[in-house]
Amino acid sequence: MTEAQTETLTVAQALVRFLAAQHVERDGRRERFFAGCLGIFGHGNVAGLGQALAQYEDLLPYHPARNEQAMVHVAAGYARQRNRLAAWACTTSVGPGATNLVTGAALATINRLPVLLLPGDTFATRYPHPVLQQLEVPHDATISVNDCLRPVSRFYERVERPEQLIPAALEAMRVLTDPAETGAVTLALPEDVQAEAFAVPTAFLAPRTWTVYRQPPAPEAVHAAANVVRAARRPLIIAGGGVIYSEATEALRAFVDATGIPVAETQAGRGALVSDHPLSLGAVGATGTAAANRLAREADVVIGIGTRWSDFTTASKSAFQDEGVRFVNINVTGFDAAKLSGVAVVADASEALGALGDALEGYRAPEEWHALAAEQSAAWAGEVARLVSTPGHELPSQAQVIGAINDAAGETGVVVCAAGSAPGDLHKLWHARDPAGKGYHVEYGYSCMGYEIPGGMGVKLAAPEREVFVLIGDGSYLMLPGELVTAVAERIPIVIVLVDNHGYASIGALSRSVGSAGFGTHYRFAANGSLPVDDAAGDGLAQPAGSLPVDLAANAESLGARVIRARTIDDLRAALARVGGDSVSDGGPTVICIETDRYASVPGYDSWWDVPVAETSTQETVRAARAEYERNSSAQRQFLRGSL
Ligand SMILES: Cc1ncc(C[n+]2csc(CCOP(=O)(O)OP(=O)(O)O)c2C)c(N)n1
Ligand SMILES: [Mg+2]
Repeated sequence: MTEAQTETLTVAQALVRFLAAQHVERDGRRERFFAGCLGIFGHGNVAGLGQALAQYEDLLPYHPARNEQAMVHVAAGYARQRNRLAAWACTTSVGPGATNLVTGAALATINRLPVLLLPGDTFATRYPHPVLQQLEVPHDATISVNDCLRPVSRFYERVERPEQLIPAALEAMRVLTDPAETGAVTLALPEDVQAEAFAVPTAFLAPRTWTVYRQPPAPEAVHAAANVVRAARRPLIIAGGGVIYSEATEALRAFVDATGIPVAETQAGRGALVSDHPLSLGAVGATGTAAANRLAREADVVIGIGTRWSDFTTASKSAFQDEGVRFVNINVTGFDAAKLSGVAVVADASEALGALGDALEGYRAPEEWHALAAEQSAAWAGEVARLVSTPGHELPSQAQVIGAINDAAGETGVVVCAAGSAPGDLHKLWHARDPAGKGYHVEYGYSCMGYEIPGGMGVKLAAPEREVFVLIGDGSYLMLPGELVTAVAERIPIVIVLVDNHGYASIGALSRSVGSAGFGTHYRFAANGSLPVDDAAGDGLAQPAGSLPVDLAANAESLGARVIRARTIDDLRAALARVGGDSVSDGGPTVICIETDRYASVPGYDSWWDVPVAETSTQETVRAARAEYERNSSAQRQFLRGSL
């Protein structure tokens, strides 16, 4: 194969030049796809990609991270905030640097967010094998630790010859920019190949635009869906992340105003309809509102838009109890559209909403249903007001903390969260105000402890004009605090509210609900620990029995963050007001630490989550929990009713 014009470059240089030249276009708006490259160097990438990134620093900005998993979280947060129309590349060394990517890659793929992973790999020539950090598999010389990335990547390729870069890079871009296929893409780069030069066709290096077309629905699918909806007496929309990624929030609102169909939301779809809309029911499912779960139980037609129907959304398939309930699934991915035996409308959300809206011309949901939705929605607003103003016993409640952040965030702020008890509380309590649905960012596909800080950094990089509020528990904080240093170094002004309830409160509550009394979810000394409990810090100051002498505020301070210690909700509100302006102007993260009441939790509202309880036990609490489990699981449905 020959190309008229070539340029001699190393594989790494050609890749960096290629990445810098990629663009994405949707609705006539064309933008550069890669914001830059995040990385940590080791022998597996410093000479190849490291050299290329240094040589072309002006083309593709490079930012060093502190932990490979965290840098993928930064990339995922960024891609989500940009509605998947922009991304980061992430480079690592071989071995532990590469395997640290696995969790981040799984998170990106599960949430369908584009990230490009560029782990180094061991020599294609095999000459110096085994190299430092190499896994040796005696029966298969082609395996390296990077193979761990295969199941969590939407496209995977090991570039073993220079020429292979060209088809690999093009395929990577196709997958990254396809809304139906996107997720983590891995190009593993053997360290010798990275540094090898070859004749690169200049056409490969030239600017290239990937058009993200809005897939229209098949007319027959719209017809079938409209027939189902027209017959509905109690229709309900469940809006997922696809509504927001497709920038279809305006189309959703128009559809709702025309049809009078109420809207409940998944975690990724939270905020698809502003909370003030009279037909907004808020969160649905295991962490749903009383309003949404009531209507879900009675709905006879459920229109899922851009949702992958996770167990939290369906309350483990117990949320929908109407005997003949039917589903209409609008989704850009056929895989999701086919779920729950739904009428599959494989299409972009705004295209499908437009077409379905036209096909439903003149249809209105019955008045009683409409009235029930409005009444339930108003009642729920009252419950939220009660919860966010109810303190814990001696300490503030997490609901109060959320109320304070919600007020500080206003219409343009963004809340970022991922794991612990906060996602469920946020799902229920958050008052969504941004019409584009970009004010609520809870990563709940992977619900990964440690996502919060780097994810929030990614959001801020993607939307510097917005205030970003990261809500993080003590457990999540301890799992991955190191990226705070990157936020300091890169002057990323996020506000982190660190809620300390001394352990894994969410899992403690779950443990109690399955009869196991919170076993293993408190931070405390081991029963036979060598440190005396009454003077654990050795400073003469007694510690409350069971709690550890850990000062997370001091920890954050030591990493270079500005730290504010808040004791009361008023302290927190004052701190949030103070950092408001600051955080936009002078750079760097602020951590506001507040201790909350571990047991003052927001209850569930007619919901259930399938977590199997031991079928036999010597513990009475477990036997009682099992009986309750069997009662609840009898409400689970299979939804096997297919098309007529
Ligand atoms: C990486 C990872 N490990 C384990 C879990 C399971 N898990 C979910 S929430 C949680 C506890 C989180 O503790 P914390 O951040 O303090 O929040 P809290 O539950 O106290 O609100 C655990 C262990 C998880 N989601 N992610
Ligand atoms: Mg905690």
